[in-house]
Amino acid sequence: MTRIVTVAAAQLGPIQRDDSRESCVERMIVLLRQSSSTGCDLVVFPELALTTFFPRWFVQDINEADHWYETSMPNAATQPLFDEAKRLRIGFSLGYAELTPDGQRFNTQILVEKDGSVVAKYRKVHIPGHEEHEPDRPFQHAERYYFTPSNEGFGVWKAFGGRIGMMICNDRRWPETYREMGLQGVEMILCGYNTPLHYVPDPSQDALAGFHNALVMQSGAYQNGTFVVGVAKGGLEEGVDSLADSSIIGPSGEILAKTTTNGDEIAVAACDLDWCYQYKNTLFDFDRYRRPEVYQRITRQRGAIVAD
Ligand code: ING
Repeated sequence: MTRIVTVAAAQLGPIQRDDSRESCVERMIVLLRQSSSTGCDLVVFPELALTTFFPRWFVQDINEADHWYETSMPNAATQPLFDEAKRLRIGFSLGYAELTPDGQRFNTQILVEKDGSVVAKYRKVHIPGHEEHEPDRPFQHAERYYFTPSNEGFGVWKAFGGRIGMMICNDRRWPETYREMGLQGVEMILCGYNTPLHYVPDPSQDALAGFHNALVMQSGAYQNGTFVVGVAKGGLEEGVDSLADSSIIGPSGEILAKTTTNGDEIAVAACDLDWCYQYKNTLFDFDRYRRPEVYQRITRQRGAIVAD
């Protein structure tokens, strides 16, 4: 019996600083309904989908940033999203800033099944940007000030008839992310991202932003025989232009569907999870071909050690 998961990359355009959570939820409900009309089982929303990308500003007292975080999920603002998804019998993945009861701050993503139950929570492992205020930057990217790197690692959960994993934004640039899930038999990795253009004062990097975004997700998909769904919050948000290019990638590494705007838009693909085994059981038969006994540096070292 084929295992088809029809998935939507539900891209959001900009969320401005004064946009309410309720307005974001209304936009996501529109995308849910569009996805449902195309027969989707699962809808993937971006990283930090309930607020503007607030790490672009630095506040001296971090408690002044508390209002950007969710202290429970679902909550009053997001309950309508959970209710509508359950009514439509459609699952979703949602990224948001999490403030735990003991005061920890994570960049978090959840997976919600068709019955409305939260079946998985992932907290971002690779936190990019900087820890302190850097006033010379055109805009801050102070994720390392606002979020704690998770030590929980990468999980893979049985859901939607397959094995589903999650990663967030910068995680997608590190091959270890995909391999950790590949070694758990992942069949579909869900990823939201906020990727500012002009991040470094080097215009050539902007021209490469889309190329690098596709490169890392396509290679991660192919090298681990898994689907990858990358979903942007794109467009001009509080004066900062952000990459769109949301896409659904097959285990071959091919892009199966992609958005064409930088606003609210879905890209949909029917994903036959058994396609993964055309790669997992041949070229990337890990048990047969991998050599962990000679990969010691990968887990023993953080930085490079260059011999003289
Ligand atoms: N954003 C960016 C990302 O990894 C970044 C950080 C921007 C890295 C531009 C490199 C170039 O896409 C997040 N939120 O991780």
